[in-house]
Amino acid sequence: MGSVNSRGHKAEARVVMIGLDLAGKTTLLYKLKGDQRVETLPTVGFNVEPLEAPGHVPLTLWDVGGQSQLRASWKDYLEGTDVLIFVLDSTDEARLPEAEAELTEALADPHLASVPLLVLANKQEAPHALPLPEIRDRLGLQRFQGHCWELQGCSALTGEGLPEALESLRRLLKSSNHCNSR
Ligand code: G3D
Repeated sequence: MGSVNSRGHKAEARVVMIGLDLAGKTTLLYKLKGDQRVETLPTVGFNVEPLEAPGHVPLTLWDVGGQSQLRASWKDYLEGTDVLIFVLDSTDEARLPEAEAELTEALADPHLASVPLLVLANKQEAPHALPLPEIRDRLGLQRFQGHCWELQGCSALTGEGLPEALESLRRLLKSSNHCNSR
């Protein structure tokens, strides 16, 4: 998917964002768009947003929704994904196993073989947010040997960690074969 420019580089990148419902995906998209209104496509129930920053590869963010009835359709949108973002509610310890199962299932999809992964541990400003090392271990991120991955804490509410998340995203877009997973 996407296109290639005259220097042989991709001229745009396809970033697919998944995560359980209420993880904060819509809020995150809104914040990343600079507090612009995000339109939801009512027919399909997800958001598709272009995201441009001067001097950077334009990104198209596909927020494919997390309500259980929509999750089955994730796979229809995975083909051609350049980076997968998995948004996690860091305060929802009860649903961590469910989130871990969804992430594992998504990464098992052949369309995502070796696609870099950015895990956004959202709601980190909340007092009971789980710390990143615990999230890393409980999601079992070290299992995903075939993927470059990064784990970034953020708050879609305050905007904290979002510049770093965009930097992670750009690093992962550049990392095809070489990565330093952490
Ligand atoms: P979704 O698109 O993944 O389903 P939403 O999730 O973006 O709709 O967010 C779900 C709820 O989490 C919303 O609360 C939203 O305000 C809240 N939320 C999103 N990001 C953050 C964050 O970083 N910190 C905190 N504390 N809350 C966040 P409501 O009450 O509006 O349903």
